[in-house]
Amino acid sequence: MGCRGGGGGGRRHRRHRRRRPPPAAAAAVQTAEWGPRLAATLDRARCLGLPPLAATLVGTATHEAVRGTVHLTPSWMAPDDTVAACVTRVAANVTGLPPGTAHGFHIHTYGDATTRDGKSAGGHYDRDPSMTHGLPLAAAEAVAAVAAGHKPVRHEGDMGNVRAAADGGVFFSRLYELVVLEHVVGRSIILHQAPDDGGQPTGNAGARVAQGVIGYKLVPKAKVAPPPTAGGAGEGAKGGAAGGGGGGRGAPLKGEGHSPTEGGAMHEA
Ligand SMILES: [Cu+2]
Repeated sequence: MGCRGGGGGGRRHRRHRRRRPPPAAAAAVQTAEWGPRLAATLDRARCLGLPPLAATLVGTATHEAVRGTVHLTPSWMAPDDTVAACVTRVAANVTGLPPGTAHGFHIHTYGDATTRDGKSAGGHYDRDPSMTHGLPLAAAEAVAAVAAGHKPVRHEGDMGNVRAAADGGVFFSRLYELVVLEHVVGRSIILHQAPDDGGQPTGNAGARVAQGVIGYKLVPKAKVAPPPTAGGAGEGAKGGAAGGGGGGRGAPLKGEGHSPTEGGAMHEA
């Protein structure tokens, strides 16, 4: 009652409301519930906010017809509610290879394309120089490795093989759990003449047929996607929410927990 009336009374009223302490027990419960969820949301945002990278591949002296581009983009992998990880999608588009052939495909240590044979790029990239060579894991194994939090035994730059189609072109896309964008920028993509068979020390992939330095790429202005609407069945940008009783507000919040899923699996080439 003392708060009614003129402007001074109104200010006093607002002060009263601000000072009221939150119930301690309720705050503790809220923190326990929202802590892990908030951490996961921040991790996802940090992952998807990483700057994407790209490399332009140029044929080496013996394979001048080879040309290509490779894009490396962050991807949030959340196959289920118990595990999630920031991985990298590597997508390559290459032309000028012999039809139907497989080629070792790696990240090499140095972003140096000054020699025509590709050798100035050095060896396979890994933060641990004593790491042995290997081929990427199959999808299920890669997910299990991420879930278990252990690092598979292979170079971080060991990306396996790409295969040229009948026209000599490669259209390739795959997720890699060991490729970390911040670690590979400024290094090189190398395409080899022969397939990588996983043997030591570097997979017996032979000469280098194309090389390209990995750098930051120009990113077009972000398109802000509308929040997912679980009940919307994909139709009507505006109208969907008006339908069905009760679910309208809750649906986007529920969807938030699932939208990070990047298909779940590590796709094979
Ligand atoms: Cu290599």
